Amino acid sequence: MGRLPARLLVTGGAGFIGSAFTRRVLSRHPDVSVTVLDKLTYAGNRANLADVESDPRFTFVQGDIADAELVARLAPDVDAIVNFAAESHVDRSIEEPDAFIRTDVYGTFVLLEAARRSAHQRYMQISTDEVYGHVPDGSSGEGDPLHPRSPYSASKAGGDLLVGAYHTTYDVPTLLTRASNNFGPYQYPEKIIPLFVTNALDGEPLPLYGDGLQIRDWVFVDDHCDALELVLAEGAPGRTYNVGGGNERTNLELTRAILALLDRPMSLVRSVPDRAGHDRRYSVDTSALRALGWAPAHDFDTALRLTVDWYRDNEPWWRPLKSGEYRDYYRRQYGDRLASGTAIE
Ligand code: NAD
Ligand code: TDX
Repeated sequence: MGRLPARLLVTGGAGFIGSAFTRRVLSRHPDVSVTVLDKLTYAGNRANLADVESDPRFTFVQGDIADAELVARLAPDVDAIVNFAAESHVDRSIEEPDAFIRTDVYGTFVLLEAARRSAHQRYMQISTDEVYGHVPDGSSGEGDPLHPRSPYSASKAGGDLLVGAYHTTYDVPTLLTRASNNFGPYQYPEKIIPLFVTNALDGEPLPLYGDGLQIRDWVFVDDHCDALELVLAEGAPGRTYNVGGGNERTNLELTRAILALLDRPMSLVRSVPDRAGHDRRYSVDTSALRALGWAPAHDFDTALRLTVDWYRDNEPWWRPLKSGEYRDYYRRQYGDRLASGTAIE
């Protein structure tokens, strides 16, 4: 693999994927330093970075990517920005879109401006397959039109379009990746896998939206980070790379697999009123990434088992996250739904 830029600004590095990327880069590249800029929203967690806190090549700055003054102070001391910072949960975007526009659109603009002014070697934006919208059949190619349908995916698409514009207009050496659903350790327990695993461990109901036949393509977080490392080192400026594990599963199949691994009954599952505007299926064509030499190293069943085991063994990590603000969120999101939910067999 080619060399990474020596000094990285990793935004959103205290979240699920950004922390996995930071841990990985510092352990594999002795000549690379990482400054994490993270606002520490409800989803940001310093505990995710415990493994690297004492590394002299690691610096943590608490702050907002939409704070242009702060970003302008940090940018001249790095060679590249890798932007993971985002509001990332679709259900929260339906409830309260404001922060999504501020961070995912305006925050991306602030970072791109800094990359332009500092003449960075690379600007890499971490995006999502959700920008393509519902895909009834086949798979989305990078050149396909964007049809985002939730405030989350629309704000991510806004960021993507700015990335393209900064490459075309100012020749900023941008890279854009669009990944499918990630899973693995350290994922905030609002997303379906950690939510269902931790609820099942507690004997709480699992709120499955609608008929549960929606399809997501699952990629293990380490395989995603592997792809990001490769794209950062060898991707062609201006290009977009889809990232997907090739593991399409209905939510119902996924739920059955989780319960089987935990030896818990299907009677825990409740079919609850569906997410508004719920996309039925995403699927990405990953041939551009595979042409760079990437292939997922983890098969789905093994990685799901590893993930379920991690949550079972790391209750001190997730238990505190499911208190406080989370309880209010859970009540707002699921209280009425669970009251009208029905059993699934
Ligand atoms: P996450 O919610 O776990 O973490 C997001 C991080 O960004 C948190 O640490 C949070 O504190 C930080 N943050 C939020 N707003 C900020 C701001 N204004 N300034 C600085 N920091 C801020 O998200 P994740 O699942 O790790 O996703 C990371 C990125 O990958 C996001 O851009 C997301 O859109 C994208 N993505 C996620 C998935 C997935 O399945 N999780 C799939 C494809 C793409
Ligand atoms: O309680 C639930 N019940 C349920 O049936 C939750 C939280 C989800 N679901 C369904 C909705 C989706 O079809 O499970 C599927 C996955 O839902 P999420 O975990 O919320 O992820 P999703 O909406 O697919 O988006 C995720 O993948 C793409 C990430 O949150 C995004 O950041 C990423 O871009």
